[in-house]
Amino acid sequence: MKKSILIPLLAIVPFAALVSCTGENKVSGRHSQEAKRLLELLDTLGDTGRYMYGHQDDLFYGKNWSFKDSSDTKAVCGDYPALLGAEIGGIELGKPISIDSVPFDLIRKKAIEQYGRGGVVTISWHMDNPVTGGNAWDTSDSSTVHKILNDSACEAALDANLDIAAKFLSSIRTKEGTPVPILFRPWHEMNYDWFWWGEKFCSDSEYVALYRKTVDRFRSKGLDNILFVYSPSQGFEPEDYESRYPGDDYVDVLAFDAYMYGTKEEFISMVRKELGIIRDMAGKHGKPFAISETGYESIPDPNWWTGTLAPAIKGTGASYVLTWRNAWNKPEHYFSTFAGEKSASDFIDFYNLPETVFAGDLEK
Ligand code: BMA
Repeated sequence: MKKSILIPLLAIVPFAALVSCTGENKVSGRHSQEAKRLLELLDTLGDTGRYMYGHQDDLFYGKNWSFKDSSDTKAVCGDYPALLGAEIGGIELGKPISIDSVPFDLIRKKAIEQYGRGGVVTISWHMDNPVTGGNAWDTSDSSTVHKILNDSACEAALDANLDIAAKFLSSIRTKEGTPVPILFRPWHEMNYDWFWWGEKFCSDSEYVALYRKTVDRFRSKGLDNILFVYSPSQGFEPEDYESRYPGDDYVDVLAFDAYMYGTKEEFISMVRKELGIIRDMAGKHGKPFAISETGYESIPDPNWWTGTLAPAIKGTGASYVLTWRNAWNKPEHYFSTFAGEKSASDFIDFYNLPETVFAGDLEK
């Protein structure tokens, strides 16, 4: 833990007492108590100008290691990320490991551990194409979503996938049997054309129907520990962000994915512009908002953390930022620091900023 002020995960504070400074209580009656507390935590963070640092797959593997008890984040700053990202692509095939080779049993174990230390968990899903049998990037059948919505065999194939995931998400429980609250982020980056649910492959209303169907199916299975995150990719105007928005009854957190490809100035201005769009919408809809993925692959700038990422987020009201994964088996495919990496010292400065929140800043 680095700072004197702890952000309470609200276990000892009645959540009803915590209302955001907008005066609106944004809590929905359909969430478990733990999920409501997580929503309130996100609101509190946004309202106080602090944000959780997250890292995809941080507890499963890292730059030079895999599948043991370690963390690239902790190896550098001495604390775990406040937010652990995990990917469940492959679960729909009944396989024991994900598309990134992570055993689902390990994801469950580490997610429970993360919650036990006061941390938060978010899960993404690059689901295989249920119509073609190809992967999430298989766009060969441009009417996949239409078929899911209109052909009963295709719909059944999707439903079977959803049910497998629902069962897994429901199995992430503390030893007392409490389901761990999860920020679940289905059908992300839908405003481009690299996934079968992408912009070119379904109309706005078909996308919304797919998203709502997913939420409804999970709810019908009794899942109340899930907060749903809506997560387009960078490059949108307000009307683009809104055009595929599934609706306030279906989305709990507004977010977007933001990668750096050009200059520092371009990245900062893009992030601040997009966060401004989302903040306006989040204010109107009474939702917290966040950066659901970010990174600068291989981190070419040793001062990226305090020189680029922190100024991009500062003062925006975003509740968290998640850096993408440090693949152990793809040398250039890393988005966060690790021991000995050239931005590690700047990451420690980022960790020490008053606005960044790591696991030790969250009360159990
Ligand atoms: C992508 C890449 C892939 C990975 C996928 C799912 O962005 O990192 O290597 O398989 O996410 O995690």
